Amino acid sequence: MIEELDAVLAAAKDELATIDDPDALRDVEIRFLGKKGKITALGKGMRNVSPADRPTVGAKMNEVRNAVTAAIAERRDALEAARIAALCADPGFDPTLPRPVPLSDGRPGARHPLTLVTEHIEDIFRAMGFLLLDYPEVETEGNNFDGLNIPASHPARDMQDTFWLTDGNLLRTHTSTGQVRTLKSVAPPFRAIFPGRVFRNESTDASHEHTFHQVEGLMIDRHVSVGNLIYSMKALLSEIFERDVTVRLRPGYFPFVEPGFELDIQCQVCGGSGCSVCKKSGWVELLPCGLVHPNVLRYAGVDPDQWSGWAFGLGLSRLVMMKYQIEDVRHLLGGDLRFVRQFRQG
Ligand code: FA5
Repeated sequence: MIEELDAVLAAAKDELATIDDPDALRDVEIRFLGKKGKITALGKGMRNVSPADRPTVGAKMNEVRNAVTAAIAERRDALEAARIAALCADPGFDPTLPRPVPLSDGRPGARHPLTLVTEHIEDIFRAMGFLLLDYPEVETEGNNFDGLNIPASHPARDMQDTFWLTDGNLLRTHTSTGQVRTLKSVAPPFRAIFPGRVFRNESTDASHEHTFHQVEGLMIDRHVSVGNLIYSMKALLSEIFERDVTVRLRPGYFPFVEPGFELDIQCQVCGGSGCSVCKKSGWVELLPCGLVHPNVLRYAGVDPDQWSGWAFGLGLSRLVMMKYQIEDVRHLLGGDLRFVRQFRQG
């Protein structure tokens, strides 16, 4: 029995020396210390040991069990230390960030559905070689309007009611401001997306917020086609919804694209039968897009005879509503934790 116990200890130490993941460690723990483990099985053999030898064998049994328990704990500490060292070596790790603050009711939080869908979109476009860019919410009139072929006298300025600031700047009314900024700063060819928050001085209802989110996409190259644009938009929606969704394409007017399109999605809240989100029409405006107008390229110093491009301005807040069948856009920024917690994953 003593030799058997020594052999079990040696076998446990041999196995532990090669273990490098917590699941394998747990497996060793079960095989040696579990209810049907090797040490427990030897313990059951104690009844066959003579009464005279029992104190010695019993002491050895405890010694071996303690040694195996300690060796497993030591290995677990080493694996945890290695895991933390790897996390610290990650270039994205920032030890100066504050700890997450527990919520006042002590219950766990959840990631906001806007964050979940934004990250999904970012992953899709990053995989296709798009740059991910971030631009200011306070903008100049030039980047929000003039650079997009909307001069001061243009009636299209009234299409989006603007929050003007006292210094003459404004809160951007759309992420298309990023088109002007990117065209001015990145040499073509390039492809980029810029998600962000936008603001409109308008009254709210089930599908309109004064503050909402868009994702702008811009691709500039030598020969960019409408076919490629429409294909990319449909592929994006299939990826997001993880199934085919019914869409319709119709002409749309935006001064900064020519031709311009409106891509509508069949309302996912009512299934197309009509509700307050789609204003009883069965369709929701989601993804306006088009070929970049030559005046937009010219304004930014890009030669329209050399370069062409497509752009889209995805209504991210509405996309989130469609994906999760949310019946009022105002839930998104309403600040009610009960709403956000419904999106808790795992
Ligand atoms: C624009 O903002 C253009 N900049 C889009 C664009 C970009 C066109 C590039 C062509 C090329 P529009 O005002 O339609 O267009 O808004 C775009 C999308 O944002 C809409 O389809 C809709 O899904 C969403 N949206 C518009 N207004 C609101 C609102 N008040 N609340 C929530 N979502 C809105």
